[in-house]
Amino acid sequence: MNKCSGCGANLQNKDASLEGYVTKKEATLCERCFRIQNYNDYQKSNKTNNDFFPIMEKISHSNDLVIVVIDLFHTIEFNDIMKNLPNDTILVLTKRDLLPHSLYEEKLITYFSKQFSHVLKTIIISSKNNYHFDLLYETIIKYKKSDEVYVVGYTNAGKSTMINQLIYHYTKLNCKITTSNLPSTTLNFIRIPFSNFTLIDTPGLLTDKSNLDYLCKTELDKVVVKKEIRPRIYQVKQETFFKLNDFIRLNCSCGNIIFYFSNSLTIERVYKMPKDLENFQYYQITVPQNSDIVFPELGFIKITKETDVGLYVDKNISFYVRESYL
Ligand SMILES: Nc1nc2c(ncn2[C@@H]2O[C@H](COP(=O)(O)OP(=O)(O)O)[C@@H](O)[C@H]2O)c(=O)[nH]1
Ligand SMILES: [Mg+2]
Repeated sequence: MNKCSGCGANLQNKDASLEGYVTKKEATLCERCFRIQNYNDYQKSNKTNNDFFPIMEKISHSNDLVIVVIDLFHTIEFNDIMKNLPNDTILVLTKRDLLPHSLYEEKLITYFSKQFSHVLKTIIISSKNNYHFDLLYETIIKYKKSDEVYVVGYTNAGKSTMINQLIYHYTKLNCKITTSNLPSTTLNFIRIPFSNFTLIDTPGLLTDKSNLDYLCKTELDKVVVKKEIRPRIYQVKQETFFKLNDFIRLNCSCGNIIFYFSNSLTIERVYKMPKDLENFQYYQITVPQNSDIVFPELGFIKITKETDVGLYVDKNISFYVRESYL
């Protein structure tokens, strides 16, 4: 049976409510991909991680090279299966264009490399700016173990966009995998033949719950990072409250506080306790020096010196603290 060239689903013309639906038998792109690619009109898929784990199982039993793609800005805690893959791995850190131009890349490479096993090489790329693609392509050829190279990662990490860039620059193929900023766009394995190997795109791992699920469309537009972040730095010498839109309040009394969030998100600094705290969950935390308080998919707050922080967070928003990688 033919597969959709955009998402990998088996094509069928029987049931419009199921994946892979086409109206004409000879079509190579399913209706859903056609709508995403042409009208940015996304239909939710019913994929769950029950579909993801057998895929990882199959890959881990092969001897093939794996490319693990991580969104440098997505900033989630990494899944154990992905961290402990037995396969030789190239770690690709993507969306470089979203982080400040001036940052020290070696530090990022060291930070991420040590979290995954069997990493042969870590490469920072930007699919948007075509950054480091020659290096990536040469590295795949150098380390491939067989004809098959798998691309894995979280959904929305940028796997399909990276593969489209590789197709564009290193093949004569005239096809494009469907990409979108919403989860589960790629539904099945998609095999792309290059001259020396076959690259296999896979559906991504879904996060249990996303901080973006709770935001309305206007808030989403402000929060989603679309271009290079301008870090916002504050020196704090007395009790201060920071108000980030409607979902985070931060209270601290000293130190340097650096916010890495979308430039369109408003950050307000006040010296009196805000009056709107009753709907927030309160956490008192001691943040070690050089740490980030991470709000997955929204952004992070870097704290340079150990300090006590009061956090008031919308009850739907999750966060964690990590060693800073910047
Ligand atoms: N700024 C930026 N956005 C990217 C980059 N790569 C992917 N994206 C965006 O990230 C979203 C998810 O990409 P996609 O390739 O569908 O992710 P996948 O689920 O891992 O296949 C899309 O909106 C892409 O346009 C990049 O290098 N820079
Ligand atoms: Mg994809």
